Amino acid sequence: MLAYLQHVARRHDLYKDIIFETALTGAQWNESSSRWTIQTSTGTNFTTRYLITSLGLLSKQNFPDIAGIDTFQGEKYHTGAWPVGVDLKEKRVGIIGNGSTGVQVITAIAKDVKRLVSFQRNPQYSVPSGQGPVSKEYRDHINENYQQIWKDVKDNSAFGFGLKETSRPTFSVSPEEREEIFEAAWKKGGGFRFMFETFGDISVDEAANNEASNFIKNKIKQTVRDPEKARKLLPTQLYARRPLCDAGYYEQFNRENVDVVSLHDTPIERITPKGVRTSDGVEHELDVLIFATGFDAVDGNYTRLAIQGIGGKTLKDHWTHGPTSYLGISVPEFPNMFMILGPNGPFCNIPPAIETHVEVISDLIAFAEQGGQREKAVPSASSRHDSFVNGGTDGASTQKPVIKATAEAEERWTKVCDEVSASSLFRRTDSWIFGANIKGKANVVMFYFAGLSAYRKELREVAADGWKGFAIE
Ligand code: NA7
Repeated sequence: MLAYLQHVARRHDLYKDIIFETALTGAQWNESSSRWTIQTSTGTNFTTRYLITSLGLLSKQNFPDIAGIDTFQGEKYHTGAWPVGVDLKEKRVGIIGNGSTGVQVITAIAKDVKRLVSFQRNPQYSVPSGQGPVSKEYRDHINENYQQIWKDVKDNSAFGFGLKETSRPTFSVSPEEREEIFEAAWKKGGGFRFMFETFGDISVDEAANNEASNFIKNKIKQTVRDPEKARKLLPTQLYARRPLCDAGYYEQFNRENVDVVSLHDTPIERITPKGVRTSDGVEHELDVLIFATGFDAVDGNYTRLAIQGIGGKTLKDHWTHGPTSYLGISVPEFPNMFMILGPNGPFCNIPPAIETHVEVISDLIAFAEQGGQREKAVPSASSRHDSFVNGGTDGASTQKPVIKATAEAEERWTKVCDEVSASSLFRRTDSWIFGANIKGKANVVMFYFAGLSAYRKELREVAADGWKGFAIE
């Protein structure tokens, strides 16, 4: 993935527009000049007309609140900041967390380590990922249909993964046929595929959800030979979190060197200098402790920074009851600031969501820069890059345009997101998707659940209506 990103940056000549090793440390909206003043970790300040943030939806690492966490003497890693060159060979490794990251890490390292213990709070449902070499036929198919595939991803699907989501109800087919459909999806692989290409009601109807979860539970029982390990790995909740997939997760527990500790049976009492002590008095001695404990998702990277809008108000102040926005991109009282993947953006595959936000933010700025007339040409943003470094201005004397989402628009959008998510079983299952993984965090809607194409349709309607919900001066 890193090689791919580097390739894209080279191919599109992006390096000249990127300043590395520089963190945003604060930003303030200046009302008299209608500019953002931006501070960075290197001491370089910027003054800009627009502030576009892409601080990361899943980026601020979450460390669990476990006693003694700082006392561990071995190596300690969070999966969200994995250093290059970690060697786990022949080591005793403990891992806390078995979400999509934990499942992948366990699968990847089990064969190399001396001993692996998964400290597992809630067992999860995972299906095969179906990953493998890409055939020439598949590659040709992608290359020949590239434009259409992207069009379908963005404008004809809910989750934007290039799969064919179905509306077929679970109980519209016989039990035998249902089994066959699940089995075919299991063989093909893919978490979202299993949840959304088999039947259309798994995430909204509890009885349908049970059918899918029972199928997966049977697979777990068939795969894991040790009945005690299998018992611990069997999920007890609804199948209603981010659907996981793996390249042989459950199989790893058939290895002698791999074990699972159920934290429901024996909670962690504390982390000690030597390892992890559980409530049964066992001290699990470890050389390495891995935290696959996820992220303070969506707003976590925004609220830890002082991003100050009108009157010095921070986003944290604005979001005391949970993160909100208009369309996932704009917050009232934070003029000319636009978020890529802000709260209440679409719940879907992330790259097309990012592209959608880049497109809509660019269009909105272009519209405002042209004084509200769509036809005129837009100056290239990159042509101004050098002129605003170190407190200079972007050269333009005008204070306009100033683009603000209205408070009513934000309120309406939040209500829409809330209503759309109300019927989802995801809402009844604790996870980062509704902020439930972070102690003290408001448990509120943080995504637009009607899907990517419905979201893009909303955006088109907003634009066609003269960017309804935005005040542009
Ligand atoms: P997730 O999905 O938030 O998973 C975090 C895991 O860490 C999950 O198994 C949690 O258990 C576990 N966890 C968190 N805190 C604790 C404590 N205190 N004790 C024990 N276990 C704990 O993060 P991921 O990195 O796997 O994935 C995040 C997203 O990134 C993913 O959805 C993809 O979209 C990409 P729990 O289930 O809450 O009991």
